[in-house]
Amino acid sequence: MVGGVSATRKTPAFRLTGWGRPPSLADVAVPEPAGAEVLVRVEAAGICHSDLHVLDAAPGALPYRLPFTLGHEIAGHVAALGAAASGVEVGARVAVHGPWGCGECRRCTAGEDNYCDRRAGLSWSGAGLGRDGGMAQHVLVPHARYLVPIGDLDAAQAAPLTDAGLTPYHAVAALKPAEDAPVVVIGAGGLGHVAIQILRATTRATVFAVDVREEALALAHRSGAHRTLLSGPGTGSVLRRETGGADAVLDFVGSDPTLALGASVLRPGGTLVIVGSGGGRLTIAKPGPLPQGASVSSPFWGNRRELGEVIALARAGGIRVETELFPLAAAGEAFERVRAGRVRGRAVLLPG
Ligand code: FEH
Ligand code: ZN
Ligand code: ZN
Repeated sequence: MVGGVSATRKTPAFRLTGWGRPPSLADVAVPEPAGAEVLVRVEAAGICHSDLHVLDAAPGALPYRLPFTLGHEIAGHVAALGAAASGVEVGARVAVHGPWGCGECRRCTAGEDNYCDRRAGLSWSGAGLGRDGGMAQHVLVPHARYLVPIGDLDAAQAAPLTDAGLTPYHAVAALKPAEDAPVVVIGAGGLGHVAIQILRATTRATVFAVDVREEALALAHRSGAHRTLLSGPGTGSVLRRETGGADAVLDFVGSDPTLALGASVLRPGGTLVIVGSGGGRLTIAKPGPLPQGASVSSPFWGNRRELGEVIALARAGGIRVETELFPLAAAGEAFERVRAGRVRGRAVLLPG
């Protein structure tokens, strides 16, 4: 079998075909794996707010070549192997590590494609991000090293965990807060509510959650936040009083006001972690809005080892993503609901 596409079989995919043009369903030929490639039969694909950033990008803003199938949160089972594929069997249930890099640099060969050294020269960011992704019945994965076994974990959980779980897990893993250390989570939506669960499952921190939506704070409470605060003019002073200064702030919004709030409640030597892609700005200066000794980080996605740890944590019942399920055929409606903020937790497409 020579890699390429099958001559006959066509199955549905949700594809971006033009910048500024809404994505649409199309029947595409089922790809045939070649070399080290692995064909995965998709069981679930999550919708991420970054997908909206891709749809809204101006021509030339992203290096991606059109058209491609969307979807970078993918889980399913192995359907076929290229002649040189190894380390995985047909039928194995898997989650896909989505940030595909160059595949050759020291970061990529270590499973850290999220920090590929050659990222600036690539015309893709990963599955569904310039390369055909998982909002389809099939996805072609470049190498078995991008596949993480999920055992009997529900694919509609495993798929969103590859980003909505992995991204906060990677952010939290760098913190190592002491017992009872106050950690503030700003934004308790798709990623924030999972971050709260990860903090409770992997640290002894005291978790404060801030959001502008009552329903998000209810989700934060259900996820294990010790304290929830509806964001308003006095939030900073309340947080400073109740925390005595936060050891860390995880900002899952990343807007001007949330970055300013985060900087204002940090203790000296604390860490501000910018996860949300809100494009907000914060002046880094001495003197400036940050306390003495503060650190700022902007982590991106997570590595393959961490994805294995996230899946293991979910299989042990330590984390669970709030989801709303849609058939692939309703992908357009699902995207509209995500954009309107009318999905509780993560929207997940089921290709069926
Ligand atoms: C993916 C691609 C580009 C920017 C941000 C993202 C995130 O959704 C990954 O977690
Ligand atoms: Zn994403
Ligand atoms: Zn690389």
